Amino acid sequence: MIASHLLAYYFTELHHDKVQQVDKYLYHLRLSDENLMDVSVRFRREMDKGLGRDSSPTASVKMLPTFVRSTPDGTEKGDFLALDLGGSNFRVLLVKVSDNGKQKVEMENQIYAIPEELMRGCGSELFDHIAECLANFLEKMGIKNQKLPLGFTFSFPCQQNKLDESILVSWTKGFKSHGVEGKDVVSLLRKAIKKRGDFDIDIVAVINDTVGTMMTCGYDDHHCEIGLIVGTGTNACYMEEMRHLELVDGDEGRMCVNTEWGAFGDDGALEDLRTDFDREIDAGSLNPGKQLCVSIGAVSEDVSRPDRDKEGLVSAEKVLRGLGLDPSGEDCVATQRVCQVVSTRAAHLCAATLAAVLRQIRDNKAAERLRTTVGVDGSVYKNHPQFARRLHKMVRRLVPDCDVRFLRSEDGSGKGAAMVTAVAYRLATQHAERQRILDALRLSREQLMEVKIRMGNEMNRGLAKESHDQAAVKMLPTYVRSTPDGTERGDFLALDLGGTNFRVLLVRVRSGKKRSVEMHNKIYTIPQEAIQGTGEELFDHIVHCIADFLEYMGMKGASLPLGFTFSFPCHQNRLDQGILLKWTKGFKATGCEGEDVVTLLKDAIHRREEFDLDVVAVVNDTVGTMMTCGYEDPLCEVGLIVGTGTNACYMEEMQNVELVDGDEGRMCVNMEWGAFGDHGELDDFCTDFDRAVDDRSTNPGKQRYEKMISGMYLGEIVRNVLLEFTAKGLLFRGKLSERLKTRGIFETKFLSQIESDRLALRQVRSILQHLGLTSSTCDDSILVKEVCSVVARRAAQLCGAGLAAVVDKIRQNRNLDKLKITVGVDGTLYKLHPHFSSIMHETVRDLSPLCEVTFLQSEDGSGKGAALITAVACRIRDAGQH
Ligand code: 0WK
Ligand code: 0WK
Ligand code: BGC
Repeated sequence: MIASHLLAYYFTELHHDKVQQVDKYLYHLRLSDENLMDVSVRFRREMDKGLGRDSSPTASVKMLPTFVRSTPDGTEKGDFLALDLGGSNFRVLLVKVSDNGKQKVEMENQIYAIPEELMRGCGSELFDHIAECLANFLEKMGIKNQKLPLGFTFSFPCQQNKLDESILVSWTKGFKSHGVEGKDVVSLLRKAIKKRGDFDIDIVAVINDTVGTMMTCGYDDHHCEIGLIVGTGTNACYMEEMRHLELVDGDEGRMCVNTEWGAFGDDGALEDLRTDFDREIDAGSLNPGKQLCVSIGAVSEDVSRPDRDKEGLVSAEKVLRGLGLDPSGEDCVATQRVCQVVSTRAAHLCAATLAAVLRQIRDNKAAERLRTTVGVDGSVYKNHPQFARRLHKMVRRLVPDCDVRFLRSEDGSGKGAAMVTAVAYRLATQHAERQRILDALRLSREQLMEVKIRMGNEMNRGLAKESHDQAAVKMLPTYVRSTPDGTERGDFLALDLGGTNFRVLLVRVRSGKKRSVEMHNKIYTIPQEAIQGTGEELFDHIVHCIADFLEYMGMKGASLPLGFTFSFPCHQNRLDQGILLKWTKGFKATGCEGEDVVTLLKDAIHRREEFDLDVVAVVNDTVGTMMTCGYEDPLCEVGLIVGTGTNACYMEEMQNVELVDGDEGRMCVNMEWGAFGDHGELDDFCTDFDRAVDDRSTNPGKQRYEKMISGMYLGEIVRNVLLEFTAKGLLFRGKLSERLKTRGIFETKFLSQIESDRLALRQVRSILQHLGLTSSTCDDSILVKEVCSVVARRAAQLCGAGLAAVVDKIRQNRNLDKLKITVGVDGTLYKLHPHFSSIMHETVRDLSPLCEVTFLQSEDGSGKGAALITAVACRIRDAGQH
């Protein structure tokens, strides 16, 4: 029957009846939207099973991690080989990626046949053949002597533990070579190449064709986060959140998951939708009971051709005659209808599972509307006249809240494999360079022990009369010799200046049975202009706050003993005098250095002529903190501050405090350890980042140890590392934001936030956006987090090494084999950073194992300690007067 009759038949009633008959007969092959939505929900459930650590072993949809975590960022370059095995053609490719500003990819490729007997024969022969084709290709390209990196697209279900290792789970698509399942196909290929010995390559990555397709399309469209193959077989991959991949460690960022959705239904999940036709095909397949979803979705070439309305009928006749049949017009119509029904079901089933993947990504992003791209390849999708259209249409019907772009892959997954290899290469090179830079900020145990020893030496130099003036660590006597004995009582005022907040406190101390300390305090800000203005302005502001506090407490005009926590290095000859040696922590008020701050305070009180105060003691915040904690724990003989600045004090034997007469008992020594390193003691540990922070600080060359540890500087160190990384193209694609160039913009609190809760990455992103780095990637966030943790870890370890020297000195002072001691600690960095304290504790335990150190976090601040010291001084003074 010639085509014209057939076409004429097309418009007759008979044609319509025949279609109806076929439809009625193939009723079970038609799936309603409800069916498809149900399939989609079932598939989503299977996805969760595949992702779960406990459920994945029994899951049919394996959700295999691919270790592909990043997409090309435009800086990849070089020549890469690629193999593309598993589709209808086996290809060997050479992919040249150049990044002379505008990225360009050139490809040469050669298709080789894979003989049937090798697909079903011995595995080693199959890989020998692949190596043979590779050798042939290299020969042809004249590059046999080059050891190029290679990406291997191996389109079968594989278990991967890393990018260049892949264990074949089971063959599909008619492959059955023995001795391969359960083996690492990279090792098999390496072995085959080695066996030849006439060329060598570096296999960097093995990927699934869906992954290659996603990467190939991702090169042109950065929204592409799904790869779909509908060809000989069918499968999809997509970028999943790491926190959902329970089979792989780590919660940060995303990784591409190869769903291997071909096996959907192998556990009976689609039994109610499978027809006898499906069962028959499966029974006759090489892997009965396996890949059931594939056989349901399979649409061969012969089926595609007739599925084209009128000329489809002609094709149907040709196909049927090709099969040796003599079809009637009706037969052709029926055949065409069967093809339409079968391929429609295939497209719709594919849409149902794809819809589940789209919903997963939408929910991962907590997006109301998802905008994404699906990279697609495969002869069915590409060649079937209606498949793509039916798939797109059904996807839009099943997930109307997703804007999905379908991008046909024109270059095959080989380009994607080369991209994965290029990215792996770039990441490896960049990783090595980043680690080389960060290694300068990583301290070994030997180096930390060295810091401890040097701190110990500096302590002795500071204590000794003859070397004190030259010593960097001043070991300043505080005239605090005793700790509270419980008889103290009375009301005391306290000032707490030098940390993040300036506080004025009223402290009520009760003795005896009702021994307790009651506190009222108010926080005041110290304006920048007072911090950097004249000393008079600063102290007038302090007195203004005291007046406000007394009014606030209804104690206007009261005259109480006052303890002044003044957290800066002061030389003291007695408790109520403190000569400021130098400002730190950004303070620069003029006319204070070299002056007695108690006098400056008293002068300001007199200038105000509103109230008078009895300034009994001026103490450092470390001393106040030791006292505050000593009130709870008598073993507390060390005070530590890790906040805006850092410092420590401890109870030293009087015979060692050579600046003060007398050898009896002990006195608290304010170490002012922030200055450790000011005479070069730490130069071999200082990095360019430390030098950059110091150079641009308000006190260059000073407080070097503090500048490697404390809150005022850690953010700046991180910012300088990020600038270096970006300048080297190792971060933010080398794109610097103006804001990141701003000093102090990367606050230290960001370090604590970034290293704090599980959702760190999303938080990192928002912090980076706040810093004007709006196009930062997930990888960038992971790197920023790594930089923060390296900088914070070094700070905690350096602090621990210093403290290890202090507690060991006390132990040696007391000739003890074992010392049990408590350290009172305060400071925002110590309190808020999630890991600082534990790393510091660990370092102290490791470097001073003979000291059993308890760390007691001060909850009441050093103002309480200052009041207690004032109370003790008043008790002694009053006792002296009787
Ligand atoms: C072309 C890709 C290849 C993939 C194939 C699938 O380069 O990796 O396996 O598409 O389509 P098929 O050749 O099976 O129709
Ligand atoms: C709270 C104390 C105060 C000290 C401060 C240090 O009461 O004396 O100066 O801690 O921590 P920062 O506020 O600098 O983080
Ligand atoms: C000061 C110390 C103070 C420390 C903690 C340093 O900058 O020099 O006196 O104890 O900061 O606040």
